[in-house]
Amino acid sequence: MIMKTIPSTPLILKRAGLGLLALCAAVLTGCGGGGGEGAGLTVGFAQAGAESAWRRAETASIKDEAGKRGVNLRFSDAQGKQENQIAAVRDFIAQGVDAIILAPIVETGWDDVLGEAKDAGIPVVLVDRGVDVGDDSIYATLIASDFVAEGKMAGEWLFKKSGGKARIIELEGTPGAAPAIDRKKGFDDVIGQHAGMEIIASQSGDFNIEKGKEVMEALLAKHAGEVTVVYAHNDDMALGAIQALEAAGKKPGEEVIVISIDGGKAALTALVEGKMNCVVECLPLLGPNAFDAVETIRAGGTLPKWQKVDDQLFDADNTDAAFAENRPY
Ligand code: GZL
Repeated sequence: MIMKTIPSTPLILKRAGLGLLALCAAVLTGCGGGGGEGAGLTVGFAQAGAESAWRRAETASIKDEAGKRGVNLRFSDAQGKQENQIAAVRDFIAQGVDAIILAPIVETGWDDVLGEAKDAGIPVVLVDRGVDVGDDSIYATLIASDFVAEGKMAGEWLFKKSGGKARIIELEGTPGAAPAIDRKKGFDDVIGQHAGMEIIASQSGDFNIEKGKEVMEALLAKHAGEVTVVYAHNDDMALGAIQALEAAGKKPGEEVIVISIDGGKAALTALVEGKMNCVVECLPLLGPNAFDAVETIRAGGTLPKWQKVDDQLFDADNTDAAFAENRPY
């Protein structure tokens, strides 16, 4: 798969920051807002749901960017159900939108509806999660992190931190979702290389805080005496697990190492408070890149099949209260 790497946090956040500043200036001076290369375009955005802070930040980034570029955005929230998302894409096709942005809830089941978009001459830009389809010409590009690499970064950090001895509870994301599949693969492959590290339980918390707490409470009932690490596929489930650990009288971040992926303000604050130990970043601010892709395609340009968003890792060595406070999501 041809790949292009999208700059990591500083540039994207800087762009978002500058963009937000421009937006404020436009509102204050009563000008701008309707300009930009996307002016006059109608774009359908089929969002997966609102299950996490990360997801809500992604939605805000795409809506903000549409406003800045004068794009007429049609938004659909599938509430975590693929059938709703497929219906939304079909509606956008029927409306004859100029392009579709899709954050696919799960990897499979997209061949028919994306084939219909291609037949209708409507380009599809995938954001944040990939699809498993027979013919990858039915989407223009995927803008997403490398979830296998994220899981690997978490596993390698844990190996160094633990000296190769760990009893791990893994809280998995939504079954069938690309980040859940690949974050598990990346992490489990590292753990499997070390005899002293063992995943004692692995269960889905569906990327949300309440389910993450509920699943952790149930697993603690069985494993409280042996668990030394929680590896959560996203911040929200890690924060739920922290609540469960504290309710069980354990000290998260001290007695039990807590690792998460996303890198939002709440998780980095928990890191600074000593309740979290490692947070792998996964940037949700994909609005600028998504509309750049739409405009490139509309201008007859081509794009790599995967535009990989670079990620970094945060722990006590490189994160302080000011950094956590300034996180834009
Ligand atoms: C990652 C994204 C995941 C986040 C979760 O690109 O799909 O879904 O890690 C979100 O927080 O719910």
